[in-house]
Amino acid sequence: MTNVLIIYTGGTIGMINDPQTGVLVPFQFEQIKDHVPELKRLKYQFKVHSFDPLIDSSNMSPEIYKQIALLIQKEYDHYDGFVVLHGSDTMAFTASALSFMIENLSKPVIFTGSQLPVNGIRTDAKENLITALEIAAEKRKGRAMVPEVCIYFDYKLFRGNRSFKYNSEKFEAFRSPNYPILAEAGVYLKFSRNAILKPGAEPVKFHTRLDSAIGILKLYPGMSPEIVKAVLFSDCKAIIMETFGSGNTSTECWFLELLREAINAGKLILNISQCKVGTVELGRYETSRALMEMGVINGYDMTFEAAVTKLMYLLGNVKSNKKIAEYLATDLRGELTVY
Ligand code: ASN
Repeated sequence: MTNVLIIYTGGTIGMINDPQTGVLVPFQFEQIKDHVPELKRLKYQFKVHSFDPLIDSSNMSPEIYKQIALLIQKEYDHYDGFVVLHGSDTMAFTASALSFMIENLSKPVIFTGSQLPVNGIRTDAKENLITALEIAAEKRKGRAMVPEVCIYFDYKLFRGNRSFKYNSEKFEAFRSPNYPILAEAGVYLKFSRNAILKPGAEPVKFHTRLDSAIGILKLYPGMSPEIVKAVLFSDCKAIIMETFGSGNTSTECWFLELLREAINAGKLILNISQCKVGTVELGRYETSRALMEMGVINGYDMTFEAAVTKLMYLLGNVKSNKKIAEYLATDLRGELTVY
């Protein structure tokens, strides 16, 4: 019989209004179950591991990513798939982190949550939970249909490290504009088999060391040298530079000189775009040619969430900056497309 492990970390899916304060507070999975009687009719078994305390996802941290990864590692051989119930606010970060932390995955790890609590009349929690479980249990020729870390939300299955939360009001909270959806749930569950990663050929490997010494330099016209300096020379090992359009920056001498100084001081600078759709093309315009020449790393079409967690993973596990730079610009888990 197919077995699925539900890892309940918290989030709106399991929250109720505190009658005293009116604020949303978490409740236990047993109470979620009371609101989803359909769970009793599933054709497969599931068990639940609840985090204590339950976490609003704004309080997620690399330490908790590690706890989730260690739990999956411990239970990997006992279950056919995993469903992680998680707040939607930072779900794309955690899903991205897990995708890098688990190498050669051959089982589904499906993140889901909801915009409204499960006890709400118009809640999206039930559908999200039940279909996430269906996907985690789905097999083809005896093997997992989706051996990937994914996010299931509002009838769509996304690759975790390609998605981001784009809407805090709609049930359609996530998008992954640079990669096709992996499945759509309607009358049938339709999988896009060509878009889904192949299962790892080697045995699964878990990497739980993460290093979050990352600076963020989001560019805007008129940014002062003091502010750029403060980010570049802060106590960080790598900087994610969010650039304009297809990876462009100002060509002012002081700006390029500061970037060069930071690189010479051993900082890694990763270029991703502020645009949500499209890719960085270093060298396409004059405004990015100098970046390529000085050794700024091409982040291609990576999401911000994937860039942050990929850096955490690489800084935690790879010693040489040269190797980290090489891996950053390489597709490791389906997170970027090199054109
Ligand atoms: N604040 C909640 C969380 O991310 C939002 C949600 O789950 N919809 O934990």
